[in-house]
Amino acid sequence: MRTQVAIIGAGPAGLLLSHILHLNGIESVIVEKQSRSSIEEIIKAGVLEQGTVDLLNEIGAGSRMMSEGLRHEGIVLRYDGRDARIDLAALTGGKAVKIYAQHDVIKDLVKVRLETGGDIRFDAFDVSVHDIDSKAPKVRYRSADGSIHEIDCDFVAGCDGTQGISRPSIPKDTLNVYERLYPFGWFGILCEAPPSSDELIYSMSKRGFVLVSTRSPQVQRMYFQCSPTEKVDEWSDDRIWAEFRARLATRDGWEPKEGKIFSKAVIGMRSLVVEPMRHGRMFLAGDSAHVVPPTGAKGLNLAASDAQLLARGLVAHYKKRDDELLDRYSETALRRVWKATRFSWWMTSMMHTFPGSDAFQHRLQVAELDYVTSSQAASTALAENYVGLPLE
Ligand code: RFL
Ligand code: PHB
Repeated sequence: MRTQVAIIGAGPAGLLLSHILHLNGIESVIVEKQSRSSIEEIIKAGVLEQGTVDLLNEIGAGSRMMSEGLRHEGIVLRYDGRDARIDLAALTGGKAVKIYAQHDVIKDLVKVRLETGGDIRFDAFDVSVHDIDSKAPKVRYRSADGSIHEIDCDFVAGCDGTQGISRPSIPKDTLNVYERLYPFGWFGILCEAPPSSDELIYSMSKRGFVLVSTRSPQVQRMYFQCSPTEKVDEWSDDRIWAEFRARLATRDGWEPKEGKIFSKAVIGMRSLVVEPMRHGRMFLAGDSAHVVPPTGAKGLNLAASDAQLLARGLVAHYKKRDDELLDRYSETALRRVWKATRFSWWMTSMMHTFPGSDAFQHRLQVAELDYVTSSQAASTALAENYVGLPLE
């Protein structure tokens, strides 16, 4: 079969790209290795930047997000036993973030894509790309019944995340890889409890970082900094709650609202950027090209901005026979990616306790948080990065 753009991966990047292209009259086929139900269940991100919220609304995929998502106009930074609020809306001219789970974004995008005639090949195995250096690239895969399929296309979009095949299909000597591993991970839980706070709490203590997030009035999402090799089985619910209480303690006796924990998982933390985000007729978008630690809540939002920028380039190619935007895609996307990489690294460094850290280092982190939360200039810098920088 033939299509204009073959997209590998039905994550936020691939689904958004496919739908934006469709709205501009450009055909695409998505090839996804997992089943529809699997991709609609994976628990990941929770914070949507203002620009991502606006994009989902513009493309007609935002109605459930608008009714069920929670608008947050501020975040709390907790350190030294006290809270300081960053007023996102006041510092950014009214911008805010939306708390809405990534798997709900996926459900909404799959639904809208299928309702508008989208072609998503779920359960596609052994996906491979061919002839990306030529004008006639191909994507091949095997379906569940064992038959082999080949898609001829003009362009390939590699939107298959960190474990995908797109990035490894690019010759190694043409890619620059920048990577930083952090010496800790996040232990994430979901629990049945009312919210402990009206806004997200990013907490720094000598025992390590904690994030108090939420999913709904009934379900809460919380994380604590742990060893990257931490064993989930060694953490009973009681031990987890004791750790949260110890790390979140304030001078006025704040305690989290506890409840039944129904999901526990350890997430590794790293920063990764590959350059350029293109090889021949294959473009990388989202986690296939870059990974950020979750502290800045940027991964899904970067996937959305890549999809927008790549779609712009493809639309100009097909509608105006103008390849300038497409040729500049990697450079334009990477400028934004590096700013988000810097912000995520900075938030991570300021909020976490590094192995071997001493009292001097801790006092420096407290001083930095004091400065960030008391200076209008520094709070504004944090707020404008958190709600999302402009697309270009
Ligand atoms: P995804 O979501 O990984 O989707 C890739 C898709 O490609 C498929 N795939 C393949 N398909 C065909 N053939 C192959 N060989 C394939 N290999 C893979 C996969 O099955 C999948 O469906 O990449 P995408 O679209 O680039 O999106 C990236 C985001 O998912 C990611 O950056 C965020 O989840 C990161 N993240 C957060 N981002 C935010 O913006 N805000 C947050 O609050 C936030 N919190 C988080 C996060 C990530 C987390 N984890 C689990 C890493 C919190 C957590 C805990
Ligand atoms: C989440 O709710 O999963 C979440 C929120 C903020 C982050 C990371 C993850 O920075």
